[in-house]
Parts: sequence; structure tokens; C-alpha cells
Amino acid sequence: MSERSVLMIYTGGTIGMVKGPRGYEPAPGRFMQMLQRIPSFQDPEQPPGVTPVSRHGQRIHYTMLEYQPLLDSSNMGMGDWVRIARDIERYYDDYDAFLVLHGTDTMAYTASALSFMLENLSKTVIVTGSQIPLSEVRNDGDDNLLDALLIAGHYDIPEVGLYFRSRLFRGNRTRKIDASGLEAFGSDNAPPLATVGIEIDIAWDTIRPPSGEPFRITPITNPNVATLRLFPGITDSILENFLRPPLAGLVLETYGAGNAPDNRANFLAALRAASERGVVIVNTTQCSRGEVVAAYAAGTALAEAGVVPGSDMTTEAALTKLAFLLSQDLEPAVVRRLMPESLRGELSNTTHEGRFGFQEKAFVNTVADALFARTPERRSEVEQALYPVLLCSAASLGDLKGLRRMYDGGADPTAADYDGRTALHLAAAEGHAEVVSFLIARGATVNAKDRWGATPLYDAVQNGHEDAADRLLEGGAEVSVDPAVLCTLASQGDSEGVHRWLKYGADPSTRDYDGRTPLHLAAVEGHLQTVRVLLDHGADRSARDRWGTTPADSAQAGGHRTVQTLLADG
Ligand code: ASN
Repeated sequence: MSERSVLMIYTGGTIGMVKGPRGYEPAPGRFMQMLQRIPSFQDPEQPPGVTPVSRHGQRIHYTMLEYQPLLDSSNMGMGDWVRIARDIERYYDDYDAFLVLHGTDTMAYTASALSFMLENLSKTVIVTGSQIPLSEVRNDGDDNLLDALLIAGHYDIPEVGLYFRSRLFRGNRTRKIDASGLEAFGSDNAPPLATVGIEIDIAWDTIRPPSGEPFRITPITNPNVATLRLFPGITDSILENFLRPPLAGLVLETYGAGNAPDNRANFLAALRAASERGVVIVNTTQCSRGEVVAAYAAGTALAEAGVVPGSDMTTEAALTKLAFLLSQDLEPAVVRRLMPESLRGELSNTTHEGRFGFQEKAFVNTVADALFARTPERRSEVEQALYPVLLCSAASLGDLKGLRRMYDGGADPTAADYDGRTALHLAAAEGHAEVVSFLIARGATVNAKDRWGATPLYDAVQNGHEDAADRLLEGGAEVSVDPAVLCTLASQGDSEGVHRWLKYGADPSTRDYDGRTPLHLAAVEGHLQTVRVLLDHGADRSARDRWGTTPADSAQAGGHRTVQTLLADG
């Protein structure tokens, strides 16, 4: 049996409310008592806050941190987001995972905000709540909370998730989509991170890898952001007023794939003027699914007015991301550049998106789970053992995306497998020139030697990949040719191989242990073309081996008259 600890930060929301004279209201100090009475949350043999052992052999210890006052989430603001982030920071080392119990009304905002503020997260953080209070006989709080607690108590999902009604979503992809139904949250542009049925099914390949950097928080402190949902007939003066100081960032919810009127000069002029003043304006769609694309003139006009595309971000994510970036000391131009880039998996289709897919991580995690390597240290050992193999396999397949993902996820660019083969060896041997350049740029060891002494350049040249070889030379690869290589190729009559090696700096007059040069070996076997190539590259036709034999003598001994004549001619 193993144990994990979870901190439950109880901020308020319907989940813990009880019926009062004015309707449902928070009930301070009651939540933990309610949980204690539910057998799945409390093992009767254990002190308060300890679950029974799960069927995976795990016992979860949970502690409740109850906020004062407990809030209906409609009453929450940026300060409350920061308070939660700071509490997670304060207790980060003391718990394995964190649950945030929260009202549903603004839960998607809080989850998005937390996803940005919690940087380099390596532990599971799940925000959850319910539509019907736990105090009611029929409620959805019981399941939501227990499932979220079990996920937090078993899995390392280094993201801010939002759990509701059998699904764990990436928090910054969610929206509250139903005011009455129990399936209150949706994530139309990103699949769930986990689905709970008979089994808990974690979609490991969608989960972002931990960065490996130390955890820290960057609080959201700039409140001067807003959202504006366009509607047909919005007047120029309303827009102008909206854009006035102190506004620093605006999420403009446009029509369809990112369109706004392009037949109203003043409307666009107002946006342009605000952009020029430094207001960062982001274009998101009013649709719940799909993304902003540059397909229509009506959208292009916005881009020309300085509005940046928000891809498929939700309004909640775009707004909190804007606030997060504007809370740091960044130039508007930098904020504009970062808005369309994925920072925490909040949007798709960016140049960095690949790094968050991380199928390899999923594989590593599966192996780690199979080995019961639950602690970060043990996981890291598994990672260190597997990465070199995964890197080599990706390199030999020319899988640049996979390599980029692994390096972005912290893999060591100099890692070698048990034969001393590095990703660079494999990319060179297979002639994946692009990959070779990428690996060199990422700090791979250019002259790494495998256990047989072969360097990446050797592999590239030997396998006839001149493009890859050229890139290695540009990257500082040194030519060091085993004399036996040229002699072997010459005696096999591999004129192309010989030519290639000579081109990449091999010495044409190198000698084997009997003092024979490649020319001797090609001559004795009668390889005319190879002999020509060697002569063209200045091979010494008068070289004598340990018995005093010249290449011409060798040709004669082998009965190769044409070769003999060619060698004698000079
Ligand atoms: N008004 C509640 C809240 O957001 C709604 C809920 O939690 N279901 O706090």
C-alpha cells in the first residue's frame, strides 16, 4: 500500500452550501464534517481525512484549507485567484497534489488564471465543484469530489485540470456551458485529459510534460483587461469609450472565424489608435468551437489594425492570459507576440504546440507506472534510462517533431545509448540532414564516438549521406578515418565509397598493417574505377608495401593488365 497527500483548498461554491433563508449559502466549518460521514471519503478506522485503501492500493490523506469567507464564485476576483496560487505555492512541498473546491460560475476563469500563474508545475492541481450541494440527498458534488480526489491521489498530471461529471479537462480550455444541467463544463477545442468510467482513463499523450524547472508563481496583478463581445450595430463611440485608459488589454470576441466589420473606417481606426497607444487587443471567436483564422478580408482588417489572433482560446483563457502577461514587465509588442503562442496548452496550432503532445512522455509514464515508480526521483531514473533509446529511435526515423518535444521536455541532447550511439549518430547514418542540423543546434556532441569508435560524420559518409555529412562539417565535425575503412572499400572496389571518403578528407595514401595502400588493394583485385579515383586524388603510385611491392606489381600479380598499364603510365 502506498499513500499520497492532497491539500483541498475550499474556496466556496455550491458544493459546500446548505439551504438558508435566502437560498443556498456557504456554511463555514461544515464541509469536513460532511465528508467524514461519507464512507468513500473516510476510513472509520483512521483519523479524519484518510480515505479507505483504493483498489490500486493507495490511501489518500487529505487536509482541508477552508477560506474565510467562503465565496459564491460570482463574488471572486483576481485577488482570489492569486490567493489560491499563493496557497499552492506555500504548501507545494508538503503535498503530492492539490484540489481547489470552487463555485462553478467563474470556475473556468480561475482554472485558466491558475494555469498561467503556476509556472513549471510538476504536481496535479484540480479545480472542481458541483451544481447541487453535497448537503442534498441527490447531488453531483459527491462524485465530482471523490473522482477528483482519486485522480489527484493517484496520478501525477502536472497541469491545472478542471474535473466535472466524469471528465478531467485542461482548465484553460474549459467553459461553463450549462447553467442547469450537471454536465456543466465543456472543452470544445481540446479533448479531456482523463475520463472516468469503470476505469480511470488518463489520456497521457495529451498531458503536458513537466518542464523540469523549479516551480514558482507569477501573480496576476494587472486588472485593466476586459472582454468585448461584438454585436451587429455596435457604435464607434461605444468602442472608443471601451478602449479608453486604463484599459491595457482587450479580448475582442468576434464573429465566426475572427471577423469584424471591415466597411467602417472609424471602427477600425479606433482599434488601430488603441493598439498604437499600447493596448493589446486579442481576437477570439464567439463560437464555442473552432478558431480564428486569416481567411476573410473582414478578419484581415482587424489584423491590420494591430489586433492579434487568439487561435482557439476561450475568452476565459485569453482574458486571464492577457492579465497574466500584462502583470509582468513586458512591452506590448512582447505580449502581442506571446498571445498567439501556447504557454500552457491553452491554444492549438502554434509553432510550439508539438512540444505539448509528448507521446514519449506518455510512454515513459506508462513504464514508470508499471515499475511503480511514483516518486519524482524514480520517474526521473526511468526517464534517464529510456530517453536515449527514444531519442535514437526518433532520430533514426527522422522524427523532428518527436525530438523537439523530448528536448523541450528536458531530454539531454548528449545522451547516448548502451552502445554509445547518440541521436546524432542515428540521424547521420540515416541521412536526415534536417535532424542533424537540429541536433547540432540543440547542443549534441558533434564528435561523439560510439563503442566502436565511430563518429556521426563516419556514419554519414559511410552510408553515403553527403548532405548530412556537410552539415556535420559545418557544425565542427572532425574527419578521423580509420585507415582500414579506405583499404576495405578499395579492396571491395567501392569506388563511390572511396570517392566519398577522399572528398571528406581521408588520406589516399593511408596504409594497412602490411604497409599496403588503398591503391595496392584496389590494384590487386583489379578495380579499375577505384584505382582511377585514387589516382585522381593524388594516391602515391610508387608506394611500396612491406615486401617492396608497388601497386603496379600488385596489379600484375593479380593478372589485371589494364590496371597495371594505368598504374605504370604515370
Ligand atoms: N453560484 C455558484 C458558484 O459559482 C454556482 C455553483 O457553484 N454551482 O459559487
